[in-house]
Amino acid sequence: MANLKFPDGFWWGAATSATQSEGTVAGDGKGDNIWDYASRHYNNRFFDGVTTQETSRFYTDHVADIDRMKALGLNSLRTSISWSRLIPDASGTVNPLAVQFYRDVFQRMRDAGIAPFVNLFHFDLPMYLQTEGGWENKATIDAYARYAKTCFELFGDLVDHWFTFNEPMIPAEAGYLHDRHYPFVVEFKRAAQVLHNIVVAHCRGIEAFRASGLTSQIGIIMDVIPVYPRSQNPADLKAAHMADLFYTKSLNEAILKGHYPSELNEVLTQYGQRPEAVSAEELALIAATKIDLLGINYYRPRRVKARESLPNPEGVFAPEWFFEPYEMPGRQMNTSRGIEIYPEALYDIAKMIDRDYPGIPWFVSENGIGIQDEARFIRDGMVQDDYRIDFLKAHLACLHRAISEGSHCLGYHMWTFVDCWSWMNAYKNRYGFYRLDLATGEKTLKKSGVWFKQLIQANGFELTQTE
Ligand code: BGP
Repeated sequence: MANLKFPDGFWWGAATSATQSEGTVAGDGKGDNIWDYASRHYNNRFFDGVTTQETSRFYTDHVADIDRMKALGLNSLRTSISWSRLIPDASGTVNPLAVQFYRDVFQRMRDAGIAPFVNLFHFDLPMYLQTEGGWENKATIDAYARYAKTCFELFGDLVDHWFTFNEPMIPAEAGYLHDRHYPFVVEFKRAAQVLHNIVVAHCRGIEAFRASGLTSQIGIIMDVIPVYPRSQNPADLKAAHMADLFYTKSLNEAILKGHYPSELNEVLTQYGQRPEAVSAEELALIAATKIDLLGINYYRPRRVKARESLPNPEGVFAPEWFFEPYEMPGRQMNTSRGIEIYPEALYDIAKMIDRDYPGIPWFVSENGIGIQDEARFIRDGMVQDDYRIDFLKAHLACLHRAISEGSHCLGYHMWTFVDCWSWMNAYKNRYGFYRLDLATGEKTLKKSGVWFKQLIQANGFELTQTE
């Protein structure tokens, strides 16, 4: 039996986002974002056709939800501001109801001892900007900088931890290369331009923050999918190197080291895939931008092997030209989501940060397990989600090992607090400490919520030899 204690003041909390939790009500003044639009107009792409309207009702239920957070003992929670709620149309006018709502949320959280961690952008671009070209249009960067400045002015007194973006790779990758998110484009060069413009927007957000005079902290939240090669064969190692270069280093190096990897520039030049609109001024801004805090979202590893066939040179250029997914025999799977469960990666991520970006304060900003049909685990009115407790224990044990070896990890936020709506999967996979009954709106604590509360109270947990 080992008693795993975490550092004093460790952030124990959960994460969610505006579009996934708030929902909308008539008269709230919210404008459409790409998810409101896509879940109506491409409804068949969303599990059971559930739209953003029907999310977990945080907009109307936030007082009770903050009581629920308090009941769990969370000392911090990350959510985001919905840009299209705050600034509903192209005129740029601020929606007073949104200001009232977010100020009330952040104040109530503070009063309950829950530090609001506030993110400015979680995949949800206002539709009026998307119709003008979205993140491909440099005007969106200017609009983002104005929006960020507005948020700092309106809510700066209530928020101690700000984030510019959640998973900045996703709008580029899922929206412009892999056909998962609106606008469903499949074109590498456009994806690369979107990614670059988002990196610049991040820098402009930090610039606006520094100019605001606020003394709180600002950072960014990135998803890291650690890459593991099938074998030590040089071709497999090269495949892993390329997967890491495209999907992790491209962004990490730009944000944390101030420049894109030169090897990536060379590969993109060779294949004629470099984004065209990249100015010397933007590159200088990237080089000059520093963050205070890094959030890491971790869900799964990426196992790869050398390709077994040549890519079609006339096909769509993609990072997958350089590697193939590897299905390792015996891997532990979350079959609901079709992804591998590999807690050890959290230790590897901590080591990667220590090695490649030493000194940066960081925390686990998302980690979690989405399970389909959780109602089948209800006994005596409670979801008996022992699998989630096992998941937590396994991941926290790896994180604890890294911390005890000196990693500067400040906290752990679970995805998520109440079951919430998800991009494309809607309410298929449930992640929350509280179960949401979609039909009645009822929210009930799961067994994992009880366990998490005890974990927070003890600032640690006991791990038996067999776990
Ligand atoms: C992360 C996102 C979250 C959340 C989570 C769960 O990448 O930041 O918004 O959705 O993944 O994934 P999914 O909703 O696809 O099951």
